[in-house]
Amino acid sequence: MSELEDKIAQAQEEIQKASHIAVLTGAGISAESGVPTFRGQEGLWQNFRPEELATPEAFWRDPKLVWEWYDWRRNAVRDAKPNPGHYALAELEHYVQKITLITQNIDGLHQMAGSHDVVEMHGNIWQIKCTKCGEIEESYVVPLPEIPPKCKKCGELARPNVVWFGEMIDMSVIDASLQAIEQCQVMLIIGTSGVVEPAASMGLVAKQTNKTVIEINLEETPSAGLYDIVIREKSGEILPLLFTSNKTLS
Ligand code: BJW
Ligand code: ZN
Repeated sequence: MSELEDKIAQAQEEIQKASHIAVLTGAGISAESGVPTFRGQEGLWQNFRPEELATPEAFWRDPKLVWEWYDWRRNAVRDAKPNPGHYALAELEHYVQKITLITQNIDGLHQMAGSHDVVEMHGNIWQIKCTKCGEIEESYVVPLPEIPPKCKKCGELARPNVVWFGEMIDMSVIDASLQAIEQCQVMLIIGTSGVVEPAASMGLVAKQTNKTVIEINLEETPSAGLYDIVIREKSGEILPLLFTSNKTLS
């Protein structure tokens, strides 16, 4: 058995034993759907780093520039379809009593693949939120007719309904994530560089509470040394292999 086959067999065994699995995904799971990641060679946008654009300061300094970035990303996401990795996670719901899918992605591809219990940590790219009255509009129009867009209700400047650096993540999202990590037996961490908090620490929380952590990522990540099974392959190729269990809900 090759080293990879061995890891896959170990991961299958852990997954088959579990009744609750917590899954944390990042931009890497959508890479095979053609959605650009943030970091790494493919992740750059016109020489800006996410830390320079995904902040409230950047937005207030230059709302047009930040909206152009989001308009470009909305365009990239609009034509994207879920890939075998997204579908495998959705399918897993049929074999495991409870799956909690925590995603940092704002592309909606997990829901499109059929996953139900999805916790969106960083918001949703199709929602536009008024900076004054807080009204949220769902808009799938690409490109946006007006950049930056204005609130339909009060006419003030609107922003993407996403979480930027320095902004608080909704407490209900943190609670749901920590509760899932506390209750699960296995945590899967897929396609995230593991540098953005608080998501980056969730695998550590799982380890502190003796959960089995399985990571799937093409590249090395900061906390990989602490995890139980680490698979350095594409998630769209590995996830369908992990969930070929015949186990059904009892
Ligand atoms: C594949 C693959 C394939 C590719 N298969 N794999 C504690 C310590 C230090 C700092 C902080 C801290 N707590 C909070 C902070 C500040 C900050 C932070 O973390 N900074 C760090 C950079 C140091 N965090 C925050 O501000 C957060 N708020 C918060 O904690 O509030 C409380 C607080 C505030 C201030 C101080 C203290 C406490 C909010 C973070 C919001 C992040 N927002 C963004 C933008 C969202 C909207 C949008 O999408 O535009 O979220 S930034 C960006 O990074 C986006 C992503 O969700 C996030 C993570 O990126 P991800 O998903 O990991 O993608 P990549 O591109 O980095 O990695 C892709 C990976 O996939 C790679 O590893 C590839 O190898 C892999 N891959 N193809 C498998 N086929
Ligand atoms: Zn408004």
